[in-house]
Amino acid sequence: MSLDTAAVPRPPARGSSAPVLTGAQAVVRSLELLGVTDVFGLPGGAILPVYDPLMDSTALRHILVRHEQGAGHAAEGYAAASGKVGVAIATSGPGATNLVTAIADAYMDSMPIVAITGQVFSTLMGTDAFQEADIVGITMPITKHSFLVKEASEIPGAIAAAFEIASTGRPGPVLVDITKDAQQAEAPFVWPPKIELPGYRPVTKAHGKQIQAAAQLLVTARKPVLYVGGGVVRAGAAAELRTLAETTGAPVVTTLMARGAFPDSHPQHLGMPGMHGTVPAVLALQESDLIVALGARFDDRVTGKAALFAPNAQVVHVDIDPAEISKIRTADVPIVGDVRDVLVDLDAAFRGAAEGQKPDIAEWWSYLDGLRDEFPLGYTQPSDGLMSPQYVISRIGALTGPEGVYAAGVGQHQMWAAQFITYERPNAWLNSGGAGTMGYSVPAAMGAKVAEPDRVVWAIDGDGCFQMTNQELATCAINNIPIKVAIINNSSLGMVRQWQTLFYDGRYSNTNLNTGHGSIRIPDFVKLAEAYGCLAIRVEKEEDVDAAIQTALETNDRPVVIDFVVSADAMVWPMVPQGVSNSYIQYARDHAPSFDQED
Ligand SMILES: Cc1cc2nc3c(=O)[nH]c(=O)nc-3n(C[C@H](O)[C@H](O)[C@H](O)COP(=O)(O)OP(=O)(O)OC[C@H]3O[C@@H](n4cnc5c(N)ncnc54)[C@H](O)[C@@H]3O)c2cc1C
Ligand SMILES: Cc1ncc(C[n+]2csc(CCOP(=O)(O)OP(=O)(O)O)c2C)c(N)n1
Repeated sequence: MSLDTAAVPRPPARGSSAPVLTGAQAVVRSLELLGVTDVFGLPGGAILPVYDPLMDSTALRHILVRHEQGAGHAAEGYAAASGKVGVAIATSGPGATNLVTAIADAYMDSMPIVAITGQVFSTLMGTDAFQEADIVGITMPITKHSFLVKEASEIPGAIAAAFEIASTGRPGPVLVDITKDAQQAEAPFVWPPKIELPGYRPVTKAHGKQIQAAAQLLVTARKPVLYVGGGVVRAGAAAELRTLAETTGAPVVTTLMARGAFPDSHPQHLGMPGMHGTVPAVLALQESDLIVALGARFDDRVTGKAALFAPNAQVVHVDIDPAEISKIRTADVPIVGDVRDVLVDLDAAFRGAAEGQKPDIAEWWSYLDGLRDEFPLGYTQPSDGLMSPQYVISRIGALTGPEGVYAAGVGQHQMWAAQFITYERPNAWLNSGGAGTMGYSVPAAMGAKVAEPDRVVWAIDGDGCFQMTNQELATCAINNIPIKVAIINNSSLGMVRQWQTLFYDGRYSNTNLNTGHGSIRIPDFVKLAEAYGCLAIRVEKEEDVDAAIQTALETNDRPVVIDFVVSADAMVWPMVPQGVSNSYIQYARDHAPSFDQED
């Protein structure tokens, strides 16, 4: 999206009664006025002016990270767990570029974060000045919008606008890059009374005719499915979703980004669709005659080969971002709007159209229930005598319960955490879905714990992912952020290894990490965690799993790290191999459900 920066509200000229602040003070004051209480960052030359007044703020808690990527993911975790805007601060050049991965991650997963970066003096811009990087240019394709601010007077307006853009419409990351001279200069501080952004008008209220058309389809469909995506979580629409689901009686599937948007325990819930979805969820979408997509974006991990996806289905697609509608799959009924409002309107329209009748979908349910019975989620015990990772993860979920927050890394452990923990509420499941960013888990859990200090927050991480961002354990230990980390240590880059098992004849090129099995154990995660001031436990036998989790749950004076040494041979099932029809879902090794396969 492009916005005219000139549209940012400007303060009146000097001579007004507004207090005169430096640009740096204006940054801090703006954040305070926006109600921000926590920011994650790391200083350097180009942002130093901001760090000075930050020290005096009693409203803002600055958490000093060890790497700016950690600040970015912490801001994401903060946003995902609380629904508020997360804030990350970095200096120019490498500080700003270290934020890029997290910004890209937030963009892919529609996370509302604001990144504030220092820029070199405006007079030096374009001269390859020390620590100069064109961060606005670099992040242009991965932000909702990027501001370059060169005047102190523009700072309050830019920051207010950044928060507005990040948190409204389709949420996403916004960057505010501020030159050092703008931070140092003085200007009257004028807070914009209203944010007016020409060209930025998210449509929240959907068209009534489209709602009626969708309701009619829901009344007549015999094989409907509610395909629920991360937009329902972002919209805070879990209650409205439940109402529509129960009114219509339709089956519900929740994408990886929507786990918890609909309770796992609800009888209408079929689980997660997609590459590693449940058989009933995958086949419900594939064989449906009506898909009602609610804040979901037909990702290729869900559709499989898009041309062969759900060949007999009509599609109602609800999304706040018009660019998503008919991007992958043509919508028969496109609905642009906030899914929360749409759900309310659709429920009312459906009640009117159905005239007190429930749609006749008994045959559909009987088929789906049969799939549920025949293909429950499960796993086989590894034959090498090592622990099963699925067992470990299911015990973490069972002993912690649905009020906990679970932030996963990326890989096999992420899929098992999505499959084997029961999610009953939105904002309990945090992960990197769109970008699949290894290293997300520990800093995201840190951000979540800062946002929700009274909740138990787990980072469920792989031994590969953990080695990318574990330095934030120091941040947690020093700042009294007692997260719990479960390293699902299969001593390998497990998800890549799984693909090598299946598609490269078991030729394990560069996937052995040597972190857990055999004589080499580098690093020793227990020693590493202890060095970071954490309580550290190693578990190698299933009979010790519960006690270690209980110890973690009872320890709140420091972070806890548990090194669960698990089998490397465990596989994520079911699986739809990449690029084929969802009809080719494999339930387990050499076990595909029997149904008519198209090519
Ligand atoms: C190793 C790995 C394996 C994966 N396997 C799977 C898998 O098996 N199954 C699976 O589902 N995913 C899987 N994924 C995740 C996948 O890559 C996508 O990230 C995910 O499917 C996208 O989820 P979504 O469709 O819910 O969209 P999201 O990315 O959550 O997007 C949300 C949508 O909602 C819209 N929206 C936001 N706010 C609102 C609002 N207020 N009102 C209306 N609309 C709104 C947005 O515009 C956007 O289109 C995997 C990822 C990894 C890393
Ligand atoms: C930054 C980054 N680099 C590489 C990848 C590709 N990749 C996806 S999963 C994975 C393995 C993750 O290993 P680990 O953290 O040990 O988790 P496991 O799969 O073993 O559970 C890799 C390398 C990625 N997603 N992100």
